[in-house]
Amino acid sequence: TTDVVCLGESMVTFLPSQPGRLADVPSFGRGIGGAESNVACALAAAGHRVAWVGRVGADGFGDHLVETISGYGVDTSAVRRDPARPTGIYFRTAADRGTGTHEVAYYRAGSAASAMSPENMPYEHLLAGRVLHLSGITAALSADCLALLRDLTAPRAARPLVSFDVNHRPHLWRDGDASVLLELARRCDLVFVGEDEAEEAWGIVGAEAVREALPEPSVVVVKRGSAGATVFSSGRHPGPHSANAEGADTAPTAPTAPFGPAAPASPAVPFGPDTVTDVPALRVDVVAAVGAGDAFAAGFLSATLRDLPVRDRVRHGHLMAAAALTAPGDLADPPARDHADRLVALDDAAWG
Ligand code: KDG
Repeated sequence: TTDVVCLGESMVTFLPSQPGRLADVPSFGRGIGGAESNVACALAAAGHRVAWVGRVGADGFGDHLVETISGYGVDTSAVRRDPARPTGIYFRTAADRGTGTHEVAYYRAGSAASAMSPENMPYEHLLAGRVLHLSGITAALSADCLALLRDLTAPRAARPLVSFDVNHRPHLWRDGDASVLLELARRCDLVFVGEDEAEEAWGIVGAEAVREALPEPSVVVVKRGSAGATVFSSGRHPGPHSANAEGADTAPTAPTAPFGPAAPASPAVPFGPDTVTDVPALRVDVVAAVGAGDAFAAGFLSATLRDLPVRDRVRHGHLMAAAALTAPGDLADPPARDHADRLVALDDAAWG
């Protein structure tokens, strides 16, 4: 059984050879990016069975993505190739020392991935894992991509645990209304959102207010940067579902409008009163923040798959995020599992 299936657009990334404005950087080094495949690669590196599903062009950049992501041990057999549309790419600058911000230039409009839709994506693969991991980036790519996310987050007779990282990317929402990300998040079982992005995308201020706006998901993880993360969990934290291959509702369902509430994760999950768990983060000197959220999600999901206590799920998230924060690319090698377990088990003073 596949543990986690990740769906989304991956791109070849061009990282600057030196700091400075995009206008001034003379050359770039090639890397790979894509929030959901970053999660897939980190999970595979942590020893899980993972698939990444997406669409890339029938071009050299598409080959590079598929080969590199496969090289992490991720199953890419369901990735679709589009002969008519290119693979998306993007360039970015190093973070400005003063503001910590970086410039991003996406070349992804009309990409192969932007043509993902409920009609052309392999539901038999998408719904076959214990967890399906999605992100709000996909919702911004095209109307077809949004329809796909609506369909995959719709209630259905049997579905994997649906994990959703809000991943608000302001560049992608210039002409759109990011409130749809709130509607999508409400239909999922496990939601990751930054306190800052909740404010930026939805005008919702503070972790408690985020939970009030997202009462349906079993688990809402509000990331508060260097201050740590707060997990709101309804009753028992749901473990991932067992494979739902039998009896799975694999045909695309008509998008339901208006949005209904998230389907209960599983009948076995008692929905008791909310528990709230605050877990401080590790303090590190940030080299590049890009990819830290993906690493956090991978660490949290990995520990969820292992049914660890909530505090340790967050600590595994923080640990993977710390590895990503201290590496220049979008993707960092996570610590080996037994090493990560030893660090997570350190007493509160070390994590304080
Ligand atoms: O989370 C990191 C991603 O932002 C990066 O890898 C590129 O997927 C990407 C995006 O759309 O910004």
